[in-house]
Amino acid sequence: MRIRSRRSKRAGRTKADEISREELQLATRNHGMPLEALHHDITPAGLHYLLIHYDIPVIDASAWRLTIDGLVDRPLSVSLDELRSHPAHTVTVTMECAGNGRARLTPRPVSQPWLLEAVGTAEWTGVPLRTLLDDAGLGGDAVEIVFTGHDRGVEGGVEQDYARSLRVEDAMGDDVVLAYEMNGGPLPPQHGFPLRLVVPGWYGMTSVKWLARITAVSEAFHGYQQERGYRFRRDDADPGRPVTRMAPRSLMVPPGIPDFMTRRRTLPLGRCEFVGRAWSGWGPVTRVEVSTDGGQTWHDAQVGPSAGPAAWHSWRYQWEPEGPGEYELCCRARDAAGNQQPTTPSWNVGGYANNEVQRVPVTVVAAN
Ligand SMILES: Nc1nc2c(c(=O)[nH]1)N[C@H]1C(S)=C(S)[C@@H](COP(=O)(O)O)O[C@H]1N2
Ligand SMILES: [Mo]
Repeated sequence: MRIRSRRSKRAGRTKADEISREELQLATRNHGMPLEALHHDITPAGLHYLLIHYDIPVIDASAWRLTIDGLVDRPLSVSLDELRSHPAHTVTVTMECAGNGRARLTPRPVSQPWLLEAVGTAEWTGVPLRTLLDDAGLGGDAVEIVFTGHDRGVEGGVEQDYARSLRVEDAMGDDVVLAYEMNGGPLPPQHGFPLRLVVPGWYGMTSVKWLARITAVSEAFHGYQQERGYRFRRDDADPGRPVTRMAPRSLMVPPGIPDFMTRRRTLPLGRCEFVGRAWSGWGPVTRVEVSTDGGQTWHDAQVGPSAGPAAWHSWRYQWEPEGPGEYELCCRARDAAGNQQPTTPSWNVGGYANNEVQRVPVTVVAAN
């Protein structure tokens, strides 16, 4: 049974499962990437999605320093100029929020209400994390590296600095970067100025922005974003499993033209081409399939190259509708590890990693 609030009874149309004003407040701060931006190999910075738990810190770059401490032989305090004096390393990375797809779940977990747009691909330039950990002399007893941001807030009743950890073996990868540039320009304030972590292949929460401190520790980190947030939990009592790498996903540029209010698509009859992107944090994308009948039959799309091992692949598919009418377009990706997108979602408390196939209803009309 649908539960209606008092207000909705009066209005006669809002239901308890609709987006609340608080969620709207989050959604307007944290915008998605409009799906037509899938046309770009590299997402222009202003079109890349954003996810900011608390406030965007205002940081004076000339006074800012990064602290590297904990289980290291030589604790460091490094300026931005010192970071820039190291050889620069650029990685092209598709980043996706672990909550992407959350608002498509029933019941809908209440948080940032992403549908499908919490993704983007950027060129991140900076210093490999390993370079700095080597400079500091990482101790042999270090098990994890904790990354702490300058942003502070309250979440789940706990006041905290945003902080996440990585196991040492995950932190030492060649392409794990401390980035001071995005797409060849300075890091914008909303993306972590002056320095952020970028961890290719992992959901976005791993890539800590506005870095203040990097600390090597001898046991698993118990911070809120590690132990409470970002875990697959069946219910509130379930300690859950950690959310790590990105599940495979394919998205298409919605074809045709949208209706302003409903965004329902209209497409003229005749030959057309669907284009999109597909990625996975578990290995290269090996297959993308398209359906034009709501997922009953699937056809292989042509998968193109990617700009790097951690960047999305382009794909294309040619279609000629049989005639005017209603169609439901879908696409799905498979990766080298054998993971494939499901046609129905699996639910968890936080609403993480819902990679059920995209569905785009279109009306095909006779060309005039
Ligand atoms: N310090 C800090 N780092 C953070 C966050 C944050 O709120 N604070 N959000 C994380 C989450 S959940 C995501 S999905 C990515 C988003 O990165 P973007 O806004 O640059 O796209 O940043 C991650 N790093
Ligand atoms: Mo996220």
